[in-house]
Amino acid sequence: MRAPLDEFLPRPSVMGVVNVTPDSFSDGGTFLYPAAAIAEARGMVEEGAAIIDIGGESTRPGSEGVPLEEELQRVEPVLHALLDVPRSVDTSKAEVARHALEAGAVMVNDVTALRGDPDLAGVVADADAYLCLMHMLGEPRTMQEDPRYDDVVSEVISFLEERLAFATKAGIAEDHICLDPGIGFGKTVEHNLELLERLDEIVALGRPVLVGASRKRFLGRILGDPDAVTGPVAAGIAVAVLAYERGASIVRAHDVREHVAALKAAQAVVEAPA
Ligand code: HH2
Repeated sequence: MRAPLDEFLPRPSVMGVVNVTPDSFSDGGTFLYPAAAIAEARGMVEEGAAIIDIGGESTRPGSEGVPLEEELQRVEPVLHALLDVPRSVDTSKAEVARHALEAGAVMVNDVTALRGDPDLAGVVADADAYLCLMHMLGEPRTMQEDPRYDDVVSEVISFLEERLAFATKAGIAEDHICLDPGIGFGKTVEHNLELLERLDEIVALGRPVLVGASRKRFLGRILGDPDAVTGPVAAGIAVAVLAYERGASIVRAHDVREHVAALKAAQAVVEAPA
């Protein structure tokens, strides 16, 4: 039996992002070659990342999916070269997850929250793996075309509750699961800000919450560029610290050193005797 997720990744933990993709918005193409991705991952561990999230399919707004074989070819060399590193695989495909878990990955990060592949829940359950369930409205290709909610926070909460029930019914231990509001996945700038401002309502569901705001376009747009496709590191750190203060446990970030330092300082303040 694996330890509960909140013991394996105590609050706050930083999840380092390694995209082995040619088209990611944040680091597109940089780590397409396995050697670069592997070196990047090792550097992130040295900088204090608790886990490395390895992805072979971009989910940036407007992106198309990649075929199974290609996704496997991208992530497998990286997964196999990091056997001593705690690894998560960012995939919606059961086959990719199965290979990753066989290679010793401990977590599946599924941006479709088990809606993308009917076999994924069984693969996660059989491996007794950790799982991240993320909210997304629509699919990456179209998700930023006029997303609408009556109340974004309550709709995200209902969705996450429903997916959590689905996952546990499929045999995945509840204490292995974390929840993620899916910053930027079918959301306007205002939706992202409201989700962050009211993050405590998602934390109240009782599961660790993961937040991924790092380098996302809403940060650049807040700063005044209406066409930004990425955002500055400092703005992402501000969001990460505020998310932590509102109860987030895991921060998914590209700039690990800066996020670890900021969260350590934030934790010292939060835990200082009053
Ligand atoms: N964001 C991205 C990808 N995966 N997973 C979770 N759980 N939460 C997130 O916020 C999240 C995620 C998008 O960021 P990135 O991986 O940098 O880009 P791309 O999908 O273009 O590779």
